[in-house]
Amino acid sequence: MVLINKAINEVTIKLVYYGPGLCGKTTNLEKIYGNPKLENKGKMISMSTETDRTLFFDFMPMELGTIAGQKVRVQLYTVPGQVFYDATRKLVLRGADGVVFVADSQSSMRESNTESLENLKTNLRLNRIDPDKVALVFQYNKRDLPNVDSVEQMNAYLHPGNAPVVEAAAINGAGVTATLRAAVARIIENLKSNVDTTLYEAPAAPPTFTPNVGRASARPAEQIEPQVDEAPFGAVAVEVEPDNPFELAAEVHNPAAERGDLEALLDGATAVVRALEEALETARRNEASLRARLKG
Ligand SMILES: Nc1nc2c(ncn2[C@@H]2O[C@H](COP(=O)(O)OP(=O)(O)OP(=O)(O)O)[C@@H](O)[C@H]2O)c(=O)[nH]1
Ligand SMILES: [Mg+2]
Repeated sequence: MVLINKAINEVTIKLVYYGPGLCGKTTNLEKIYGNPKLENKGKMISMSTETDRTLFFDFMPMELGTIAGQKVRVQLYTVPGQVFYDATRKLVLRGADGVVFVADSQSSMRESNTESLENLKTNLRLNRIDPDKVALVFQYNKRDLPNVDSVEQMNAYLHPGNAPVVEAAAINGAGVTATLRAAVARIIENLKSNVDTTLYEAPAAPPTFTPNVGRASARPAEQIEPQVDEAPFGAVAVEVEPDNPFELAAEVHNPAAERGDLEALLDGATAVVRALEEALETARRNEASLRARLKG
């Protein structure tokens, strides 16, 4: 959900990097963070395990500059790719304006990519975001490896449609900025055309708990009340060169905005903690009922 602060003429957009485990989402953010040409970044905050697997999410705010009189800030997030962190993925997607789907180009990763893309669409719908309208960019990552599918092969099974596709080797930084630029451009196109990304139809029925599945099961997803915004982007009249969002002069250091980033981060962390507590309670209940069945 685009946040618009009319008093200081500023819009804040949320972009989420999504994809299967180890596809390179965190690497994308690290390369952006380490790129001196991309100025005016806040701190990158990562919550990961000892082996660098993302546990909750990575977060990094950036100022993109002043575009047609509007200051544009972006909050970058990654989700944890491991299948059992589904509740966290759903939370991080809340209010997203754009998604970069990072696919791992290795042929052996086809199934994981397909599953993750399906999971993205399910979680967007559960957040009442229309997967066909949200700004979506595909990044085909790990192009440096020898055992990768061709772009045509990947298009054939991922069906990106009209969404931009960017080839990348994030580990070397290749394609990272191009992906970010494409995603920001798509979000700004949506803003300019007043696209309402709200999903109005009811999302698919939430998955039910199946105790004998060999992976940790997320708690059944709750139904989310539709958040209907009368004029979601009505206040914004952005006229930009969507191809060059980074070339415009940036106005730096706005303590109020930094506070907003921290609040967003805290909000996300609190929601994650609450979701994990609920998931733990559900798991305990399931555990107890399975024990009871075994005894009986
Ligand atoms: N060869 C190659 N390795 C990459 C590339 N991008 C990332 N990697 C490596 O892949 C591994 C996983 O990268 P991460 O960025 O942590 O993956 P992730 O998607 O954040 O993983 P989760 O947090 O578990 O979902 C690391 O060892 C990276 O160095 C790439 O373009 N090429
Ligand atoms: Mg990660």
